[in-house]
Parts: sequence; C-alpha cells; structure tokens
Amino acid sequence: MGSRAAVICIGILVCVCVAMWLVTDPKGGGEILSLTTCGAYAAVGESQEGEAANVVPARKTIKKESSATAGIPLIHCADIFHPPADPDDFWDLATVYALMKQGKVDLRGIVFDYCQPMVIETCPDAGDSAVGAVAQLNYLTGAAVPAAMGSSRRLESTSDSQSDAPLRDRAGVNLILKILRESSEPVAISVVGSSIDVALAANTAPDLFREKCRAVYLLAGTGTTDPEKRANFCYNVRLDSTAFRSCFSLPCPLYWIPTFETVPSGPDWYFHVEVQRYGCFWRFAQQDVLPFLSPPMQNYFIYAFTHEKSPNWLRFLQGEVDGDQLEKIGRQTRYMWSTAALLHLAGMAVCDDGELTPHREAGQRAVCGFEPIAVRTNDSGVAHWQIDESSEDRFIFEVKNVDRYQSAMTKALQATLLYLE
Ligand SMILES: [Ca+2]
Repeated sequence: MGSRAAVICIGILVCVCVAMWLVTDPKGGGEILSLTTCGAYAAVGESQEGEAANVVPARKTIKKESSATAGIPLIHCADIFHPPADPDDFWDLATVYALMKQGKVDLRGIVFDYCQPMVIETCPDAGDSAVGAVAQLNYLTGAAVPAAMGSSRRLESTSDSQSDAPLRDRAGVNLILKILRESSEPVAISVVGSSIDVALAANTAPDLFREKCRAVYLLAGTGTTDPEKRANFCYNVRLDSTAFRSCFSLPCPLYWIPTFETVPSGPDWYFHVEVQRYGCFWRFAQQDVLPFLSPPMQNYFIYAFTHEKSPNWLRFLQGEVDGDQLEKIGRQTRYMWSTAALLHLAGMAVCDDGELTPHREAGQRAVCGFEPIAVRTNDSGVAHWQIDESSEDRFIFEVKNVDRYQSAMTKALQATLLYLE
C-alpha cells in the first residue's frame, strides 16, 4: 500500500507540474496580488511604511548560529499556488525548510491544498499547487521531501472521512497517515490553508492520531466569538468550515492560531487591520528581509512573486538575481500569519527584541505564546472559548507584546531564513 500510494503521489505531482507550466498570467503584467486570509484581495503596492529604501541584490550578511541535527517530525499542509493566491505561503514554506536545515524540524511531507473554485473566484490569478517551489527548496537543502495533492471535496460532516473518494482525492490523506504510521516518534502537523486533509486523516484513523500526532497547529478563525465583530470570518475557515470545526475534536493536542482577533467592517478593512492580542496577523516590508537572503533564495521569491512562467525552476534559481525585480518586490508590504506558529512547533520562542530562544528560556520576554483554553464550537465555527489552566490539549495563540510583535517577527523571520543558501 505504501509504494502504491507513493506512485500515485508522484503521478499526481507530474500532472500538477505539467499544469503549472501551462499556467498563464491573466494580468500579463506580473502584478502581484495579495489575498487576505479573510478572502478580500488587493494589489499590494508600495510599502505603507513610507518611502522604500534602495534595495540592491548584493547580499547583506548576518551571523548565523551553528545548527543542530535532530528535529521534530513535521507535515506541512498549505494552500500554496503558483501564481500565488496568498503570497505569504511562500515565506512559510521557506520557513519550514529553513527550520529543517537548522535541524529544528524533520520535514517529512507536504500536503497541497486542492485549488478549489472558491480560490479562483476570490483570486483569479491563482495557479495550481506550487510544485516548483517545493522542488526549488528540496534542491537547495539537498532534501527529497515528498508532496501530495489534497482532496478536492469538502467534508459533508465533521466526522466525514471521504472513504469512498477516488484515490486521486486521497493522496494527501494517505501521505499524512503513512508518515504517522512509519514515524517512531509523534509528528507535528502545521495547517496554514484549509483544514480538509488533516480533518479527513484524523477521521480516517483517530487511534493513529491519538498515538502519533504530537500536535496540530491550526491557523484559521478569529479570536473573537462575537458575530458583530465578524467572528469566524476568515478565508481559511471558509475554504471548509466543517473541516475547521472538526479540528476542535481532534484526538491530539490542538494549537489554535486565530488569523485575526476581530475583523473590521468596510470594503477596505484589510488595510486597517492591526496587530491584536488574539490574532497572529502581522505585516512587514519585504525589503527588510529580502536583501539579507542568499541569491538562490532571492530568486525563489522573484520566481514566485513575478508569476514566472518559465518551467525552468532550477535554472531560474541558479541564475543572476534581477536587481530591478528584487527592488520591486522589496517595496511590497507582505501580510503574514504563520511564522510564530512554525517557530513554536520547532521549539522556539520569539523575544520582544526578535531574539529566538528555546521556549523555557524566553520567560517574560516572549513576544507571543500559547495559553490553555476550553473551547466549544457551533455551526458557525468557534462559539466560545476561555482560558482554562487545567486544559492539556487545547491552546490559543496570544500576542503578549502587541507593540513589539511585528518588529520581532520580522527579525526572527530574517534570522531563520539565513539558513537557506
Ligand atoms: Ca495560507
């Protein structure tokens, strides 16, 4: 069964590769769209932080710490497409590979969200799964992380396992279950898109999840449960709200990371969202990180954010950095969500000055963290939660220093990605 699943995964990846090469850019001009986690999308233009600094392709240098060798087994589930729907997924994918390079995580597999009609409706430029990005990062790190397509179908109930689905819709679930089954130690799962495949996998094999899933890091939803503040209004929830609700019954620890605490009303709400206590959202000017990265990593981001149509992902990676393109994407503001969660699952806390330390050493300096909660759901999503010190398997993300969170995350991201050369 294992080799059969692998063959199926490879077959699907080949098909997706072919599809990706055929993607055309409907805008034609390479304009980069940023899809908000709550579904509105907008052209990401000039940095909102004022005049952009002059960005040059010359790499700045920052001292790296020496790397370890062990790592927490990890499966990363992402809605990453080429061209992007939400470009932050490219930063997240680079982050999990950088954590693997440091020996903090052992990246065992990637599950691609299926590109649902809702994705195309919300972001018409979105392409198919970014298999080229995975190939680029596998090449740079000397890894062979497998990737598989997720299910094209939403859950019909919170206990749905889609056991009757065709094999092509089971590749992601089968990869998750295979990794759990074969791992000698518990595996963490990060979910930064829809919750479909992790919910299906848990519904298919709950005992396996109970035994082998270290934790699910679920990035979706809102910290507020007040409908008047648009509770549960979140893009990742709307990809499949039933799957999202199902995750709160997972037979394993759940680290819940609401995307926003509250969502402002109005058509341009997206530009007015600020860092809040119970939401992981933050933003940064890409020019604050890109110039520090290695030339291949600069090309990785240029390839994605210019909607590069060439199928030559490897030669693009190895080519000269286009300084004009790097400067152009450097001026864009990137809206971010997942970085703190990915660092946390790798055992690291971010301090208020951006320093990365083991959890236990951060203390009051931690700029964010998790608190134990009791939580219940209803048909809309999360109905109520409260801090519950006795809880051992349900946690909520909390920004502990709202003023310093954004600058600290920018520094932590920069330091993490330096491991990719
Ligand atoms: Ca995402």
